Amino acid sequence: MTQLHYRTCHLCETMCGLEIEHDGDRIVAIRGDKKDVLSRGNICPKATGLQDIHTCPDRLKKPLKRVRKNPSVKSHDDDWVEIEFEEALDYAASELAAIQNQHGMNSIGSYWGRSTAHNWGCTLSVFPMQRIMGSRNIYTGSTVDQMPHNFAWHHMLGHQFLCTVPDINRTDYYLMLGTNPKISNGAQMSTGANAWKKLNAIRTRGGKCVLIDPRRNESAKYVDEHHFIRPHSDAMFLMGIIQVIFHRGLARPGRMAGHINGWQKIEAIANEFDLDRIAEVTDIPRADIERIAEEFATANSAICYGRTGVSMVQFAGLTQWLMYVVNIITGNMDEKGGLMFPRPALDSLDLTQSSWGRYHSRVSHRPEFSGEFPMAILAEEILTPGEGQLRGLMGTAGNMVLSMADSNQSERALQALDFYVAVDPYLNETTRFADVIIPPCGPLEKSHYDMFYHLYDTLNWTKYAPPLFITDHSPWTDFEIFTELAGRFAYKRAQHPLKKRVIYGVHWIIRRLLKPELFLDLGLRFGPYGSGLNPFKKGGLTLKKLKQQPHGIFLGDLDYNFPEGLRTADKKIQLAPSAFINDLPRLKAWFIEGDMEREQAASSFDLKIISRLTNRTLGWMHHSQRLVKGKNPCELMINPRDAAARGIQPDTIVAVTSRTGQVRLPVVITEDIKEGVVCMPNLWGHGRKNTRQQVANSNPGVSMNDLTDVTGVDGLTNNAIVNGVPVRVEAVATSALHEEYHEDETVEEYSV
Ligand SMILES: Nc1nc2c(c(=O)[nH]1)N[C@H]1C(S)=C(S)[C@@H](COP(=O)(O)OP(=O)(O)OC[C@H]3O[C@@H](n4cnc5c(=O)[nH]c(N)nc54)[C@H](O)[C@@H]3O)O[C@H]1N2
Ligand SMILES: Nc1nc2c(c(=O)[nH]1)N[C@H]1C(S)=C(S)[C@@H](COP(=O)(O)OP(=O)(O)OC[C@H]3O[C@@H](n4cnc5c(=O)[nH]c(N)nc54)[C@H](O)[C@@H]3O)O[C@H]1N2
Ligand code: SF4
Ligand SMILES: [Mo]
Repeated sequence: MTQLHYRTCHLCETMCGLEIEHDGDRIVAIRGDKKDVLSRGNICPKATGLQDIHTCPDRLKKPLKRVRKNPSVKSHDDDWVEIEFEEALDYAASELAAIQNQHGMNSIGSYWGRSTAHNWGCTLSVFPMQRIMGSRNIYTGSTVDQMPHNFAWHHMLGHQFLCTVPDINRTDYYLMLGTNPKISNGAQMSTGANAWKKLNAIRTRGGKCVLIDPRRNESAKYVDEHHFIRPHSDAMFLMGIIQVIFHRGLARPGRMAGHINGWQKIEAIANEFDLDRIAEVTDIPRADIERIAEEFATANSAICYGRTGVSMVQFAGLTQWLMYVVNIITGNMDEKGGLMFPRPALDSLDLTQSSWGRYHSRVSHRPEFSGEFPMAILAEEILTPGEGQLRGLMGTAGNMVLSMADSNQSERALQALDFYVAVDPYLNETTRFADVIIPPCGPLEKSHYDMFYHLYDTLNWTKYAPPLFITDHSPWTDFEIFTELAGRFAYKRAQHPLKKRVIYGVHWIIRRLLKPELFLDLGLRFGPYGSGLNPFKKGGLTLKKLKQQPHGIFLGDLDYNFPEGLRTADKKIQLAPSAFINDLPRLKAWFIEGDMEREQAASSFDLKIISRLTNRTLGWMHHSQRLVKGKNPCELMINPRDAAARGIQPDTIVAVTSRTGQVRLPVVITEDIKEGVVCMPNLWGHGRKNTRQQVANSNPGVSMNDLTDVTGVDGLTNNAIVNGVPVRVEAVATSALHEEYHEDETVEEYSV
């Protein structure tokens, strides 16, 4: 007899409800949960890959320790031996403590990749672990992703996680920049794998969708208009939109009137830019900019929203700022059908910090943002000798060799570390540099609550899932690993015997009493829908109630939050913070004073490469056979005119060369990519030595980040630039075998 288990898919922020049919510990099927309050049965193919992860023979069940062939240097010929958890934790804690004792607080550090936020054991551990390690060397995948958004929210709204969520369910006009919701299923907006249906719904109810992107991506067929834009130039496009809105007298603050600072400044700034020059540098005709601005400002409700295509580029900070300015000056901030703010059952905002520039990095003096430094400087902090040099690293839930700019630089840095402990279920491109790998249990062997992603809810809801499988031989959860690592590290760091005893005692209590579930229960009780500890007050949310509702609990549509919810000191929206104003000369120098043309003329790299996601896969899910089977999607999209100018035929293998590296891959010649731009998938390239990942190795593809460059960061936010990187493309061979890769239309197939 099979049984059904319900949980939320933890693979991306879309948070779809899953129905898992199983027979004991054998999974029979993974389907969309039709009763899930958010996704109503929609899922994407990636979720079905979870069964492969559950049974994956390469997923580590016990820690691996490196046995060096040569004691003074790490090599890919080194052996790995399995050790027990207790030994691995002691080893990691002792080595990190020893480095810090000898070389000072900042000589150790931590790196947290994307799976941190998808896993509440990790999410709950991040801040305590960082505190206990006491180092300024804190790095997360956010600075190769979304940091410019956080930066804008911090400066304009007062907190880095006061996340603006598009109220896509009610909007009349949806202007999208650099996003591909058909494939990503919506980023920084949790819709439940049906973002493309929501685009259709906008148009069915008489609204309009517009996409601005250097590629006519898979979402283009769900919009009314697509405009090619020159990479990195979105800030200029937005400046044009703002200028037209003011010129035509269409600016109005709506509900936020009286709660905005800096209104006049913005109008004056936008006027400094010539609209014809804006049209020239963006490659979007002036008439289109004027029309879009007018349509946007006169729609009943409208959203200007952008994602990775406008956060991993040059001028990303300015672009995010101007995007929010467009919404604010048209009365669409904290307005129905505009940008809104969810009210999560467990309000995590106060558990996180928000700050900028309290201190600077050692080597290149980059400012901290909310307690972390940008990933772009991690390698230099490891490779540059001197006091405070980073020598010991605790890395978790990220595969930086493939996901951070300049894979080779990341590899050199990881290799140079004195000690590196990875908390990760795989021996992959990054963890192969570890001295010890401590694997957490599989995703279905732990409970799940979306501690972080409810900040992106498009409706208010909540849901908890218990573990599906627990066996005696299940590895530890991430939470257990970090609780042990933190306790043992603090104990070993302490010098005084009394302090050691206190730490021992506290750790003893924490490991027995503090479970994520206890934290959740308290968070729900004291959250906006709870009734505290009052046993007589009925109806408040508790964990017990959540457990009785395996499909989740609907908590209402998005509602107004401002001005009370603003976190700025004066409870006003800051429309023109000085951080952005001070960055404007850089934008002007590039686009107005001719730096762009001068650099292009001097460069031997005449094309710009941008990234794309693949539908059926997601970075670390390349371990799933059912997701990666078939032809590898690593192909280079190139415009027919660019191909012809280089003698590139449809069956050509090309070499793509940048300042940092080269990859070779087949081409797809297509009008779907703007002239001057080429595009390839990211997070592939599993052909590197000494990893233990048969499935990924058998269909390796090539790594886009072999081409990207850590010297390329947005000058304001220091976010890595992995879109619009200068490259050269040459034909190197023809491949008779090459057939084009076609993205499966599996989203529909898997959606109800
Ligand atoms: N299938 C799948 N889904 C995923 C993921 C995955 O790996 N696979 N990852 C998840 C994660 S972590 C994230 S962050 C989201 C990302 O979600 P999205 O941001 O929606 O998806 P991307 O494909 O990264 O979209 C970026 C778009 O920006 C465009 N672009 C590049 N440069 C520029 C530019 O200069 N200007 C403009 N206007 N556009 C530009 C690209 O052509 C691309 O279409 O997806 C999530 N969903
Ligand atoms: N060129 C280019 N580079 C990009 C992007 C791009 O568009 N172009 N996109 C960027 C974006 S948006 C993102 S989000 C990043 C993603 O990049 P990463 O954050 O590196 O994500 P993944 O490559 O998916 O690696 C996830 C890691 O988490 C581990 N893991 C999986 N589950 C668990 C778990 O439960 N616990 C622990 N401890 N570990 C686990 C996996 O084994 C793997 O090592 O890449 C960024 N890099
Ligand atoms: S869109 Fe796919 S990967 Fe993301 S939560 Fe839904 S089913 Fe999981
Ligand atoms: Mo991401």
